[in-house]
Amino acid sequence: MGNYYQPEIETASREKILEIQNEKIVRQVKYVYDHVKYYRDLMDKQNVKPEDIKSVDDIKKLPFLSKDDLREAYPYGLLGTDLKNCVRIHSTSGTTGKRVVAFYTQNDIDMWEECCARAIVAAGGTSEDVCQVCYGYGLFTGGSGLHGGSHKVGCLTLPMSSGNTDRQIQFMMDLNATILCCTPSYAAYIGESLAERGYKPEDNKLKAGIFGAEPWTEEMRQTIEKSLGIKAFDIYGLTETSGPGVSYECEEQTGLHINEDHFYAEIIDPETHEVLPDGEKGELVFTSLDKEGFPLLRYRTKDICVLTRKKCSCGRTHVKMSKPMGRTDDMMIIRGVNVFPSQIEAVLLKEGYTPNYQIEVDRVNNTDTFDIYVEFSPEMFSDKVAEIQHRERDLKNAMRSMLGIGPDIHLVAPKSIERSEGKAKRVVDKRKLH
Ligand code: DLL
Repeated sequence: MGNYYQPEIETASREKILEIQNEKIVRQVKYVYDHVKYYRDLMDKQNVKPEDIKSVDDIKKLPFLSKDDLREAYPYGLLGTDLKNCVRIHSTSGTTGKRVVAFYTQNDIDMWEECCARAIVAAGGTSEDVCQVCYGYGLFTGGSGLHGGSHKVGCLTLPMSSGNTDRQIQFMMDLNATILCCTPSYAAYIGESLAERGYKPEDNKLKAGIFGAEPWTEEMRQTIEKSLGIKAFDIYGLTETSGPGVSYECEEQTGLHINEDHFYAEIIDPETHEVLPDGEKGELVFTSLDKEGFPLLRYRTKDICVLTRKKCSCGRTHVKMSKPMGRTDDMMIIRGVNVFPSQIEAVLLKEGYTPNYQIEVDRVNNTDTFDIYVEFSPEMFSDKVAEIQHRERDLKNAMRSMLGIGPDIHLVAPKSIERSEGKAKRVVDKRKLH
């Protein structure tokens, strides 16, 4: 049996969980219907009224929401309350440059931070711990989410944000960090950097890591655990639902418990939209049960995974999801940042290039590499090195301001990128993530 942050709810009987969900869903649907015109219109179109939703069994009557809806409703169309009741926004990049903007009331923040606190305690965290948060702070949810969770648990929090590995290592060693929160690829990189500086795994005081925001494998887990001398726990979430902490791993490390008192999960067939039984692989769909600022009903995550309700040895009763096994769209996660090929194409066209390009992603020394090969158009062709370098730099900067990360740009001669007769193969992803 492990430790819990909120034992009563984390180990509640299935009947109790269902009772809570049934009570909350009725309230949440009515709330959304009354406050969010965009969703009210969708419900009206489907002829569903709030009174039709009496329990979570009725959720299947509700319309889905997709990233496209979020884009269409940008920025305020899905807001659930007056802006004056909101205290924060977070954001993530979306397709064609429009961002997803999520709003939080203070209650939303408290709920979210509690979810993260559950994850920290499940990883062995207590008020004795020193928790080093090196997810990015800012619009990205990783930093603030784990930071808030760490405060709730009472850990001494090191709000490092991402990057500056020398400083990360100095603080980790000098201030005896015991819990590390970052992306798994950054954790692996920190492990490697420690070894390069002559540290052995037993030289640091770390005992656990809470890693997520991108896919990672069991092999990666072993590498990280060995290089840092810790137990590595997975954490999952998305900006739309609040951020990290929608689900998290316990000591069994065989799937991520979903915080079911706040998020109702379904698995659907992405083509037919049919709800699939536990154990079947499909697209994960979330319904928030008590959000105020940005409540989302039946939000399609595009993440593929499997749910299981098998008894867990940790004593938690909440349903578990597998690690995400892929996505139904073409979103890539590069160095923790969500990137769509359509964004890259938009920049190229805006900068006067042809849409003949290829994206290459790889992982070298546990860090993602990100290269884009772009054809010159015949009019701009040049064989002057300085001019080429200048253009590459400009394009890199334009990409960085759209995507949040700068790819290495390689300008190549017109017609040198292979043309395809069917679907163009724009992305070559050499990382083995699933
Ligand atoms: O990545 C929130 C987060 C921050 C989660 C820190 C965990 C830790 P977004 O930037 O909106 O939010 O990206 C959400 O990232 O739909 C998944 O495809 C992917 N993702 C998140 N966590 C995991 C994970 C944050 N543990 C998208 N494993 C999601 C695999 C993950 N993929």
